[in-house]
Amino acid sequence: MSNMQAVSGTSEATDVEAYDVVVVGAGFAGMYMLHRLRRLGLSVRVYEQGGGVGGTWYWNRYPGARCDVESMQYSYSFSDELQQEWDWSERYAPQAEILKYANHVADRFNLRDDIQFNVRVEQAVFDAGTNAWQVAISGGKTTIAKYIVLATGCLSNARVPDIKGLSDFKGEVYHTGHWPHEKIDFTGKRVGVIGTGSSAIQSVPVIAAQARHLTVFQRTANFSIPARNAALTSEERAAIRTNYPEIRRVAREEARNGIYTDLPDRGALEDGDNARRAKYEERWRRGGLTFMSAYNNLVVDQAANDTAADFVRAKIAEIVKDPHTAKLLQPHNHPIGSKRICIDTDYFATFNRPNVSLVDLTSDPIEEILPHAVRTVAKEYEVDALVLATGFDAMTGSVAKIDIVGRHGQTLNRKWAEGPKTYLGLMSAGFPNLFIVTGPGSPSVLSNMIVSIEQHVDWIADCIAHMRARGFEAMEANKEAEDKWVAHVNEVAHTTLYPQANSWYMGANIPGKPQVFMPYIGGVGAYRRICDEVAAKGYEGFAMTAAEQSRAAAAS
Ligand code: N01
Repeated sequence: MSNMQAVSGTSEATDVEAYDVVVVGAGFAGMYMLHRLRRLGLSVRVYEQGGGVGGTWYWNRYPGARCDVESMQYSYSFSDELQQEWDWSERYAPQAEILKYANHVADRFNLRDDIQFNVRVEQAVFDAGTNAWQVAISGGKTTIAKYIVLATGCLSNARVPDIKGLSDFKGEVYHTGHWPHEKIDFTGKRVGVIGTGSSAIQSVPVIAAQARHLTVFQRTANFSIPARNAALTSEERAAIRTNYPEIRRVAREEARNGIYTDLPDRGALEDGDNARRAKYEERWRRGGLTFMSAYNNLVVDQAANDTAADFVRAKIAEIVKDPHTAKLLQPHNHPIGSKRICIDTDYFATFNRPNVSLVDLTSDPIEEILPHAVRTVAKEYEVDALVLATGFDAMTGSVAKIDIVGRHGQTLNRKWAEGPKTYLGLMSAGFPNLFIVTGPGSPSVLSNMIVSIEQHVDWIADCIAHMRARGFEAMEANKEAEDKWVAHVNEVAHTTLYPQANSWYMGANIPGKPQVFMPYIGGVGAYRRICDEVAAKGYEGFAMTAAEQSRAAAAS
């Protein structure tokens, strides 16, 4: 298919670009999707809202931003040369280095030619007559594409809280998920951080080291495990590189969360108190997300979960000197791991600094923001700068910002009004030829994102190749298959402790958003096997139609 075609029918012929595939987003998903589709010989246009590649790592430039999965694992595996040659400097690379890696990949695989930056996709309308999508982008242009792939990221729609007076604040205001490109220096300033999720937990120690005073406004205390970040030695890098085939295999096929670690062989209550404490101590010393892999029942059995939660609460009490502050920092209202567990460098110890204070919003909520202060019910806290570490409209937020119109004029937003509905997280019935990478209904945010991204992108590329080889023009999830999958996702979630937390996994952080557990918790290995089986059975649960069939259906 050529990239430019003249569309007539209006008084003036309009030049409309046409591609086989439009990909929305040039983060890790969009970049790899482009790479795979190009290898199939397809014409592809990637639209990216930001001024560069990297997605989440392009936007999240807040102080202390790092990956919470070890970089040797949070990296592409599709090119052995790439994984053998790229040198990660630290166990958890800082944001700037991950962004450098994303840029390296874009250059190495010559991706930029097909990416258009600073462009927003505003609308996508399916035309049943041509089995193609009309994609309206910012600037008033329309592109036509046979397929559209939403690689829009799960945590890219920053949530600014609706707090009275926020727009009248006269100091600086930053959102962690939309941090300025220039260096922000808080030296000598009084800073307020609102929120205590991963972004705050990473940024608080760094801001505290600069600011004259830092006030942390906490609504929900969070569990956090030390990252134990350190420089990687060349021996450590070499050892991982040599073992990459096995590390990547285990991450893809065996580890539920796509992270290679020694997998647990028993439940927490099968060990006695001493053995269990020793196990937690060992995981705490090792640091990182794999703390939750100490036992195999921590997210399904409340009593087992309590043992891990008690251990972390005791650690907080040990680290934080002021007993009252320690108590406030100990989470009590959700099982450990039911909100994304945080990893940190000196977060709890930061509250021992004389220039840091904690405000408990559960007992003393914010009433309003004044021009130079945050006013709670009990007190006014003067601040020069406010950092909103208040999270994202996760998983569906960036998809919902695009007006997606499928068959019979149905919009995706209307269809998802009561919660996202997908088959395998990959497609939604009524929206043919529209794929979603790491969308709701897939393991996505519960996993090492790059493992899930590669699996989805490979599946989508293989699927498009299959369709083209057999002359199919349109593919669509069946409603029955989708309903069954949605029920399955829900059922599996409710066998765990996850739905007990008011988390962004549930949409609970966005007022009015339906509370549905969005990601698929069955594990990346099981999920991959299901997707592969569906493909092996001729894409069971999806309908594929040839050109003539779909035109006849559209006409009827
Ligand atoms: O956002 P969050 P995040 N008044 O939603 C609070 C990934 N990530 O940006 O819990 C007061 O977790 C809110 O309080 P509550 C990672 O997957 C990864 O920190 O709703 N407070 C909460 O404390 C992570 O899970 C890395 O009661 C308000 C906080 O703001 C995800 O991104 C690094 C409020 C938001 O926490 C999101 O993390 C960073 C209000 N009106 C993030 N509104 C890596 O390391 C919200 N809050 C890869």
